[in-house]
Amino acid sequence: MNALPLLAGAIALALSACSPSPAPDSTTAPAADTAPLATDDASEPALDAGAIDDPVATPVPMDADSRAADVAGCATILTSNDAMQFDADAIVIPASCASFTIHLTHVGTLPIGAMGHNVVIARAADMPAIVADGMAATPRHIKPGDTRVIAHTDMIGGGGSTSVTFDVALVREGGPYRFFCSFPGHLARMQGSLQVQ
Ligand SMILES: [Cu+2]
Repeated sequence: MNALPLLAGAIALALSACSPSPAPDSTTAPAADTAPLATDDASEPALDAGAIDDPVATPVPMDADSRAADVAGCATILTSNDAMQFDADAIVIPASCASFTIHLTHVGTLPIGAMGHNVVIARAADMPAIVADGMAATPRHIKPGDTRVIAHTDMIGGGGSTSVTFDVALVREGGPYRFFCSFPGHLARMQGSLQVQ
């Protein structure tokens, strides 16, 4: 009986030990190796390719398998990072919710112009056009008045956080719906399913 609190405490300690502040060497990426990459394709934002495989740069667990966001009540927290990732690729909204809130945090350090993230909600079929039309609409990367956008957060950079609350009735039918980041070049890696169940 008494072992449970102790165990929970031990796990909490272990978890906190596993999420240290960024190590000093996390910023000393191999710049020489990535420079040619950045000049190869001007349409892609400069991305430190080494950061993707660098465990220090991705302190949040990022499973390769499908991972549903933890939902508490009618809200969830999505975490994003400098490696162009959300920490979940599915959001399941409880059918009992009238409105739903997505909190977005960016645990990276890169500025909004280099590694901005937002959360946009739309029909899956509308995603490519929303991103294409939002390409030039800095800094939010959503075309003003885009009626295909059901809801979206602000665009944030490293260390930022934001949230959006939307009417669940808008996504109950007519899907499939997706959540995604509309920053240029991020759609392929930063999207997931959104459904009401
Ligand atoms: Cu992004």
